[in-house]
Amino acid sequence: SRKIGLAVAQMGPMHLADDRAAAVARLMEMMREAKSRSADLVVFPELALTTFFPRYWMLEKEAEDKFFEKSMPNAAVQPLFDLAVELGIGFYLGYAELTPERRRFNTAILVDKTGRIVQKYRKIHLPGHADHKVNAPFQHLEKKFFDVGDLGFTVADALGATIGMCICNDRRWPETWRVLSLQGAELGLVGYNTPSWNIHWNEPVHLRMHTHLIALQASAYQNAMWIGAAAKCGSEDGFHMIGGSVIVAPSGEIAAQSSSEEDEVIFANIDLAIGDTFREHVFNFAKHRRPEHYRLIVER
Ligand code: CDT
Repeated sequence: SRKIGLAVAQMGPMHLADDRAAAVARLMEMMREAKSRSADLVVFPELALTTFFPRYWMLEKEAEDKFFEKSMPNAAVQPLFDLAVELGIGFYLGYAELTPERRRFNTAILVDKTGRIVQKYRKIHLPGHADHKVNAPFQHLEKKFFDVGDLGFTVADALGATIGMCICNDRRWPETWRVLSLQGAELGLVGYNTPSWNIHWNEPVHLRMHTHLIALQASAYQNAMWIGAAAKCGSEDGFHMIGGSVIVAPSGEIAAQSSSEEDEVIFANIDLAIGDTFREHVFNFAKHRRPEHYRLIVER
């Protein structure tokens, strides 16, 4: 067996009035709990430092000033990096990134036990719209506030595993996980903010949890990998988002699941060797894949 301790730290709501210091204090408390349960790595949500601001119509400049990080780590987030080094624990953290060239990305970083950023991912599948939907109960302005990620889907050898990252809507796309697993990913990490109501069509609320879980469970199985998925959830200033943070095994089974819509740490001592078995047999890519018949996937 090849075990690592994986914690997923779900966050309850971050309201508009909550500042970075409040977010970092909550993340630090959950990092301590993760370590007390012998975690090597803790997964935090997408846009973990702020409210899910793409729900609000505003100018890009206003969003940049209020919600984007101009450097990472910065003074507000440094205590989280310091604690990770002190405890000897790695973490995944999602935040809004403003580059020196004034490009805006929905970003996640992987930080190792020495506090070094070992991998950066910029969200590729941006859902929602760029225009102001005046009749909608809230907006989903990721296409206005973020550029499409320019770093591709990559993996890093860190914390005892080959790790790939993605962000929220990416998890619904089979290509995301396949591109990671083709590079040998044994563990995939994802943070998300998923509104409970769909503003584009009248989707029954229960389907939001169903499609979230079915995507993660099928993707873990079909790609012989573990997945750790962290929600920011509950009602942010009246706008509800689903919980359902999970750790999924390469069998597609759920090894741990959150039971609240608050800050909550879930944990599993995951055995990477379980993935090896699936990769050697049913999903032995070298033996059984037929990419010559998959051309349409990249041609259209
Ligand atoms: N944050 C994020 O990507 N949320 C999307 C909502 C889709 S509805 C526009 C998700 O896939 O969960």
